[in-house]
Amino acid sequence: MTQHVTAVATQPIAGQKPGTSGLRKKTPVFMGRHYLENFIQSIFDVIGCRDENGKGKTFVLGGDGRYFNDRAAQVILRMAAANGAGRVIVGQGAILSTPAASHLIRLNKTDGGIIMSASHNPGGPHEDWGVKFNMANGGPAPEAKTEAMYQRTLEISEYRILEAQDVDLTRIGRQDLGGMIVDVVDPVADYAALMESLFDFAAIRAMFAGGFRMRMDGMCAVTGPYATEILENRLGAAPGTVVNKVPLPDFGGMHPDPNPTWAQALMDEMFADAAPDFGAASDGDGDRNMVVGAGIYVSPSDSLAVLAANAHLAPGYKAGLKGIARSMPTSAAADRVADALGIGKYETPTGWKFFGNLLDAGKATICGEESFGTGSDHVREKDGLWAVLLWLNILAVRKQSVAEILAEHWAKYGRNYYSRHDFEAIDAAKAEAMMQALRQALPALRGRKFDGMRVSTADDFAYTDPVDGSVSVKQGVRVLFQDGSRIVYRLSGTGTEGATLRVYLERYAAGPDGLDLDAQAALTPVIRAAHDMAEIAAHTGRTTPDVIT
Ligand code: G16
Repeated sequence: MTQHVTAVATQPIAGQKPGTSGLRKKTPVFMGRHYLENFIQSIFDVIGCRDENGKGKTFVLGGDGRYFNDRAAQVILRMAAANGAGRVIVGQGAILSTPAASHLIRLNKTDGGIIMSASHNPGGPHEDWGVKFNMANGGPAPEAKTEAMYQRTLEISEYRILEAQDVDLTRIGRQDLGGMIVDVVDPVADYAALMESLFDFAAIRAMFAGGFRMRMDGMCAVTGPYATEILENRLGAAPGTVVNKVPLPDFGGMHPDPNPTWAQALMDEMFADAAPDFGAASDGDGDRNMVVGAGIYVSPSDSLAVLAANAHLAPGYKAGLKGIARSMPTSAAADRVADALGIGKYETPTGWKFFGNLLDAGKATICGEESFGTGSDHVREKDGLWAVLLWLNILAVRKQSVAEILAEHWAKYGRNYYSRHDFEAIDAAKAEAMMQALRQALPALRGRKFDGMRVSTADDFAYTDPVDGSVSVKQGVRVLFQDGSRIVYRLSGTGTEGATLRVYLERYAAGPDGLDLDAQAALTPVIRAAHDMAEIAAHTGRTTPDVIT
């Protein structure tokens, strides 16, 4: 078939620098003239759409269903065809959760994939949009690649696009787009089969059959279809277990960020009389999770530690774990489990991309972050439903409540009280100035006392990847106290408005006493110290956080 490819003249557009996870901007910015096209061409220029023999590469394409994804998918397909790609596997309706996309990239041995999502950020004509490239291992492009893409955006002068009508993404099956194959696939089937291979579905099914009650909040984002198929259809959870289950372009006006603030309805239900046994929520693109027991919230850091300590109860992990990795701001609870198991522990910068090498090299099996992300080597993204299913598997085998499991865990390992305080949409220059002042104050902090706690060490976290030796600097200011408490300060790399200051607070209680305090109460001196040390109010004008997780 004759290709009608147009080379469109364009100019660099400022600000197309990927953050923690791809490029995220307000939707109207992405819908601006050439904005999406410039960035996609830059991706293709760096990755290449043909192999060294000139054969067209295969990519996966999908997203979380947010506003503009449908039209962006058509643009990306036409640009892939114009740049010489051979085949693109697309989720029906351009839908793919991020972990499902990662799985399809790996399962089909493709050359990578493009995921259209701004994750937990709200969606809609005036909200957020985002896009990122994942490599052939299924994981987010590493920093060297995203930096190369950014550099390319600074020099781009044209992009290539096919003149063609839209592909019918509602129809499962094969279509041709100017000589490029487009395979529209069921977004759920392969992912559900993967989950069935990892977990003891029979045991979980028996638990549901025995009256176990669960609430899963899809937050009107991408997880709904996956959760409905797996929990209700395959595992026999009661119809209606999954709520807000239809992905909507504006997420029904919800903020699909599974934390106690934004998943308030779920929290209310789980803390009410006659609460279900287990509650969970997922985010916009299905890679995050929050889990809650009846009357008890599980912090993501604790969730990682409990999952790691009990993973061997699930068939997919019965041989044990090779190692556990966590991002630096995540609490050290998982380290205690790694030490007890005698396996490797790794502390990486924030960003799932940093786990990729550890997983590929077989150094880590389970990874997790305080930002409600947990996952394993089954894909190269964090995976919300995977974490929910591993929890269900553990509950089905141990036949205990979430509260009992947590209590036993803390009794054995001690408890890392933990919380993150976010100060959102602050003036970017003021936030930078605060971080700069903190960095300069680092040498003088050692030995100083705050709220009765003496600083033992303070630094700006730098990471050398143990597999490829790459170095990432300025990954967050961390202050450690002699009593084991810790404060970390960093600016979010996923926001689209001003700056978000994240303050991570941690305090260790060895037990046996003092293991069941309210986290905010237990952390009071650490919170005060965090404000004093960084002079948060003086720099930003803020005294109270917008979000507490
Ligand atoms: C992304 C990254 C995570 C990171 C989170 C928060 O998640 O993949 O690794 O922890 O952002 O990053 P930040 O603190 O820089 O805002 P997601 O779910 O947004 O893709």
